[in-house]
Amino acid sequence: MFSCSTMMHIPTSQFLKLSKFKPIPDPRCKTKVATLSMGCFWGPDSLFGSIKGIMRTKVGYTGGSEPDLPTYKSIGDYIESIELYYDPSKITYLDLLQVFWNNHDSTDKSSYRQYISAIHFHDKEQEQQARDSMKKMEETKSNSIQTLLMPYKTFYDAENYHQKYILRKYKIFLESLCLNDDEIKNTYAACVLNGYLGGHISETEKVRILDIGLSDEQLRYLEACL
Ligand code: MHO
Repeated sequence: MFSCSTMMHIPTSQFLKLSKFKPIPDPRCKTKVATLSMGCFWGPDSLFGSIKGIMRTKVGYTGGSEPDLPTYKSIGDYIESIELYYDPSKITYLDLLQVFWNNHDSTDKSSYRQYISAIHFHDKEQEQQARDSMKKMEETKSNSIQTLLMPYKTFYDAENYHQKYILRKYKIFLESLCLNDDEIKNTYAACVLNGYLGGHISETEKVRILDIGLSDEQLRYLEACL
């Protein structure tokens, strides 16, 4: 019987490289982008990665002006944020906002700016939908919502070690995928696996995991891990 700890002793060479690696399931699929801030970006990266219709995720810094090039150690007035590329034929911006409201405390006043709640709208339609959904949320809360609505500004990618933070913890499994840092940041496979390994098992439908083209050993490893 496989368990995570026994698998850890299997040399990586016994894993097969991804055979049918697909950056996104359908290259013709036109994605739209949403940018959200809801505290530390590691969790939302995984949460959204598990959701059907999300094609890619990446974490970074936006919503600030100083310094010119924000980094984790020199974040200035920027906010930890997540950029979501989604297939609008499978999920809507309003659906994404629902996930946003349901998965962080939008009434928290105490946060450092780095961790505040914010929606960075990309166009008039997103702005309207964000305002409407915030109004609706407000009716359900006893404390007032602190979420900032702001026009999208440049998004600066976070350092590689923050991208798919949870997937990166499974070092041996990750090595077996043979993905470089750019692929970990930008591919559908990394996005879905980061969702699954974050414990969002029911949202990450099995078919999406199977669609990636993992080897049998890799699939067994995943099953044993959770
Ligand atoms: N509480 C986390 C925050 C990390 S996050 C990317 C920590 O362990 O530092 O801001």
